[in-house]
Parts: sequence; structure tokens; C-alpha cells
Amino acid sequence: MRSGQPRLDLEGALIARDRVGIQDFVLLDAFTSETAFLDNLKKRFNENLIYTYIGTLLVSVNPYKELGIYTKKQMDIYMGVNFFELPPHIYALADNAYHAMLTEMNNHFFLISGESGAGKTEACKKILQFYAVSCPTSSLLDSIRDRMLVSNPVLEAFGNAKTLKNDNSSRFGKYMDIQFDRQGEAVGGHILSYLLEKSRVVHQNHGERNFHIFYQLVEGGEEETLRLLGLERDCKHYSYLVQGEYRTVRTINDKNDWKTMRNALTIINFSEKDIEHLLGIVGSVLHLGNVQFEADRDGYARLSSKAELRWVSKLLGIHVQVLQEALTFRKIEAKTEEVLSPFSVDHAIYARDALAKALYGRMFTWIVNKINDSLENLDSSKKTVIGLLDIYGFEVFYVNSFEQFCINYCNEKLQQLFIQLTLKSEQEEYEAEGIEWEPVQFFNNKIICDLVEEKRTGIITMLDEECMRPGDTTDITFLERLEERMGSHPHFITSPRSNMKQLNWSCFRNLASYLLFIIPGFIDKNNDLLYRNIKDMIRHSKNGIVRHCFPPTEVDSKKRPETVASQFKSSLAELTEILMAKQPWYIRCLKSNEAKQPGRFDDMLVRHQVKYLGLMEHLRVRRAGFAYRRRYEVFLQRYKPLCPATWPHWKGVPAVGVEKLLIHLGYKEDDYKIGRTKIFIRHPKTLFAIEDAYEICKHELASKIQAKYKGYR
Ligand code: AD9
Ligand code: MG
Repeated sequence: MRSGQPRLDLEGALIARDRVGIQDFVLLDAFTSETAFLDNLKKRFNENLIYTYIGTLLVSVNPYKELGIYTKKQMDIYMGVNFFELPPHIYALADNAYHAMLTEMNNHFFLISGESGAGKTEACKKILQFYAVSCPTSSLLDSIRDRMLVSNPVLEAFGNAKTLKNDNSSRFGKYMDIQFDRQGEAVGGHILSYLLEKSRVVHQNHGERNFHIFYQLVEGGEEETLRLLGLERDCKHYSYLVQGEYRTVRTINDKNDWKTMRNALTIINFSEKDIEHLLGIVGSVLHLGNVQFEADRDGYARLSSKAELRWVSKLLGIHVQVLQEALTFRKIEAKTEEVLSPFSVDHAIYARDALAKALYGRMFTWIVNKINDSLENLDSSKKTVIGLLDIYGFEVFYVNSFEQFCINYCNEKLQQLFIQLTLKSEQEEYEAEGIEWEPVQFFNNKIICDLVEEKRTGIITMLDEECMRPGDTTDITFLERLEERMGSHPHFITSPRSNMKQLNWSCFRNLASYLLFIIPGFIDKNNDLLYRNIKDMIRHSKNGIVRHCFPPTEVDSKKRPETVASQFKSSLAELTEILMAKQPWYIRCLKSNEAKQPGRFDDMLVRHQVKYLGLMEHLRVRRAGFAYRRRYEVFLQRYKPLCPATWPHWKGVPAVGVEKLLIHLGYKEDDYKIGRTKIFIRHPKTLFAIEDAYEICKHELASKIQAKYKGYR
């Protein structure tokens, strides 16, 4: 080796690697061993290195503590740098997606997945912040950028809640497009929201809370605001806020969050009237929860007290008598006339809760639309987008209901999308580069998606059939029919005769074991019907938002609305189409421990997630045939100091330079393949050696430069 050229001495680099692990799993020495994979994750996690790559996929482990790695300085470091050059970071992905979008003029999206509490929403926010801070902008667009940023605290206030899994759990799915013009300025945005967990408004399990907004308002709302809404400053007074027996959360400051949220509403252009009507709905829901009924002499429901109803009446602008009638009677259309049929107490409670859920759910959709109006890009010239998908993660509780059924089905769909895209893109890349490869076998969860959504025989179709079937259909008849039709499916068992009345469905999430769903409530939640006279009443509300949310056309329509599960299924199919048309980037978030403790790494828990997220399989696919690939220019730029022919400059065609370099390093013909634009390296081990050599070389060069300039200081 020529003097002045670095030696291939490995010792220093290996010591460093031993401590901080390897930053790309593709380079991991022990071939596809799960233990080695976990060791590497843990090693890095203990050094506060929460990010690791599998090729271009980013694995992120939730540290449950602030690491100081999201500063403006960090953003600057990662801007415009190929992510191969710097330690793994979410900013590296964000920056690379951005530059790929600009140079290729195509659309991209981030698929962020992981179970509840793994860090998806935080990841999504970090990417948005990166674009907001580091993209070029004109003062004209500053307001769009600000609105995009503050849409988060508003949506989180109304759509997130404390659950057993996560103190700030997303209870709706969100897909956000950030639109860029040709200069790379963020010029607009659009949000699609998916199935809000409305049932939380009227019921929370032990240890959980209602949506944040209620606590923010009661704890942080100004005196005058509370007075106008007739609310007292203590959550314990409100029946809808005390069921989970959890009013304050250590990690949440409701008072401060109220200020942030309230300020954000103004930035997003909510008028004072809008805000008054919005808070009017939030207040009316709290008062509705306190409306109590008792049985009269005939056993029918009557109000225990009218005080709460008066407040609901005032805030919704509906006459109190009309409200009272709608909550205690049902209008039945006979042949020529309408008859009022009195409710039992249970029925009245049901009607009250249905009204509260409908008000809240539709208000949420209204908020999303309002945010979209404020983010609208009025310039119709050609633009490209980067989409961020942040959906509720897999969740398994002791009791799982219709909500978990939908959430976990959604996660199966995303896993399916991931499988399709990774296989597809891998295959396409080999084809485009003219390289032969061996496909890898791995578990395809399509069978589970089909079980749920298959057109004629899927669980959703059967649930819908049961909801539409005339006569006495109940959750139990649904379960019995399921058992009849699907009894032999390998991923499905039911136990209709047991006390639990359960449907057990083996999700990909649970791999071997079955996930238990409690069936009671499925039919009702899927129908999500609001009594007709309640709809009739509500359309006359003087609250502008409420009137907007319950249009007369809907009330007059005789058509049966689509069921909740069917609607969800169609919107997921549409989402899949939107995503399939874009270039994917993946972030797989892992939860480090269940106790939400800073710095704790629970091996079992992480191992389980690595399994069901298919990370090992992904790694295997990345390595099938060729573990590693890089564009010639990038590869040469990094490793050129290792070969006299390429150092310090290579003036020829990059592919030829790379080949010279590899031959100089002793690569055999079978170790690599020359693609059209990229070099493909078969085994990680070979690359491992070259990486080590590079580390040493970098070190030596740095010492030399330091020595050279020492005299000048
Ligand atoms: V759910 O499916 O919506 O229930 P997420 O979205 O996956 O879930 P989230 O992003 O809300 O989880 O993260 C949960 C908590 O972990 C956050 O509130 C933070 O306290 C913590 N977290 C997550 N990511 C980071 C991080 N990169 N750095 C520090 C983090 N803390
Ligand atoms: Mg979330």
C-alpha cells in the first residue's frame, strides 16, 4: 500500500462498534439471528441511540425521555446530506424523501407503524417540524406553515386521550399530505381522518380518560368561558369524565395544553363565533352526561332534574321541551300518523349517549374540514406531496371490543400494504437494475385481512348482514352465524356458549395466540343509529356548527346509512390506493417497555414487536441475493480513499471507478453485481470489512489534518 494512503487497521473501529452497535442491520455480522438483532438494538438504546436502519427503513425505539436530538442544529446537520453519511435519524429520512421528491418530481409518503405508545405520533410531528423549519419559505407561506404545525395540538386535544397503553393515544387515524411547489416550499396541506373512537365520549375503561379537550377546558378555561358554558372548575362534577377514575395524568398539563390549543384555534382562523359554537358543543356534551332519568309510576323514563337539560338547551339553541321529548320518547311512524312511544330509563340513557357521541363525532369531522380549509393551497400549479400516515397502533386490552376490532383490522391492512410494497419494490429494483435474485418466503397476513373484509364471507359482511336482517338480531345471533360459516378457518374461533360470548381472532399482531373480542355491542356500534326524532330536533339547533353537521338532506333521506365497519373498510381501501401511488418510506416504531419508563429496555416486549412487525423478514428480504446496494456516485464518494486509483479524485465513469475500488480491495467476482445505476454487494460481511477500513481511514485522515493545522492555532 502506498504511503499516505490509510492502512486497513480494524482495531479502533471495532472497539467503537462494540459499544454503540451497528447503525444498519444489513451490516450485522451474525446472519439474521434474532438475538443479534436485539443485542444491537439494546446496545444502541443504552447509548441513547434510538434509531437504526434496515437499509432505508428506520427502526425507532421509544426512549420515553427527551434526548436533545431534535434541535435546529440537528436539522441543519441532516439537510442535504445522503443518509448513508450520518448516524441514523428521522431527519435523514425526511431530508432524503424531500430531495427525492424534488429531483424526481414524484409523490412520497411515510408509513409509520408500531403498537400503541411506540412513538408514531411523535415521529410524525418530528417530520412535520423538520419540513416546517428547514424548507425554504416566503413570508407569504409562513402562515400556512404555522397552521400546519398548530393543527397538531388541536387535533390531539379533540382526538387523543389517555389510555392504559399511552398517555396521549391517538383515537383516530390521520393521513396528512404536505404539498410542495417546484421550489420545494411547503404551500399547503390536507388531512384525511379515519374513524374516531366516539364511544370514549360516554364511557372510559378504568385507568383511562375521555378526550383531552374536556379536561383542558374544565382545568384551563378562562373564568368567563366557563361561566358562559355553565361549567364548574372541577372534572369530578361531570359524569362523562369520572368513569375511568383518572382525571389528572402526571405527564399531561391540561392548563398549559388548553392555552396552546386555544391559541392554535386563532392561528388556524377559527372565528370567535366558531370557537363559541365549538366550545358550546363540548360544554353541552358534559351537561348531557349529567342528565339523569328515573322511572315514573308506569316504569317510563322521566328527567330527575331539569337543570342540566337547560344548559344543553341554551348551548345547542334547542328548546328545552323539544329536547326533553326527544330524550324520553321515540317517534314511530304509523300508517298515517306519528305516534310517541315512551322510553324506559335504559332506553333514555341510550338515546342521551347516542346524542352525545353524534355531536362530538360530527364536531370532530367539522374541525378537520375547517383545518383543511385553512391549509388549502390556492395555487393550482403543479405540486408534489409528502404524506404522513399516523394511525392508531395495535392494541390488546383485557377486554377488546368493536373499536379494537377496527383498529387492529386497520393495522393488518397496513402490514399487508407494507408486505406488498416491500416485495414489489425489491423485485422492481432488481428488474430495473438487471439483477437476478431469489425471492424470500415469509408470512403473508392476507389470509387475516380476507377473514375480516372478504366481500361475501368476511366478518364485516356478516356483521352487516346481521345488522340489516329484519327480526330479532342480536350480538349472539351474529356470533352463532359466524361460527356456522367460519368455524373451520385457521385464524378464527368463537365461543358462543361461554359466559364471555367471545370472538377470537388470531391477528398477525398476536402471531400464535388468539385475540379475544367481546361481542356484545358489535351490532349496535356498527349500526350507529341516531333516533329519527333526535335528528329532526337537532337540525333546528341555533348552534351553527351543529346545524352544519346535521344537514336536512340527511335527515330527510330514507336511505339507510352505510354501517361503520363498511365505511371504515371502504376508506381503508381508498387510503391503500392513495398510498400505492406514492413512493414509500418506512418507520417502524418499537415500544421499549410497558411502564413508560425512561431508558428501560424490556427484551421480551421488544422481541415480540420485532417478530410481529416482520423486521427479521424484512431484513432477510433486503439481504436476499444482495444485502446492500448504493448508487455508484455515493459509494465512490465514501470509499474512494481506500484505493490509489480513486483517491483523491476519480475522473472516469463512476461504475468503472467502483469496480476498480472493489478489485483493489480483493472482492471476488461473485461478491458483487454491477447494476445499471447501483452496485449490489452480496454479503454484509464483505461490506463490513470495507466499512471498518473506512472508519480507520477517516480516523487517520482526521489525525493527519489535525497535525497539519496544529501549528496555525
Ligand atoms: V398510539 O397508537 O397513538 O396510542 P403512538 O402514537 O405510537 O401511540 P406516541 O407517539 O404518542 O405513541 O408516543 C407515546 C409517548 O412516548 C409520547 O407521548 C412521548 O412521551 C414518548 N415518545 C415517543 N417518541 C419519543 C421520542 N422520539 N423521544 C422521546 C418519545 N419520547
Ligand atoms: Mg399516536
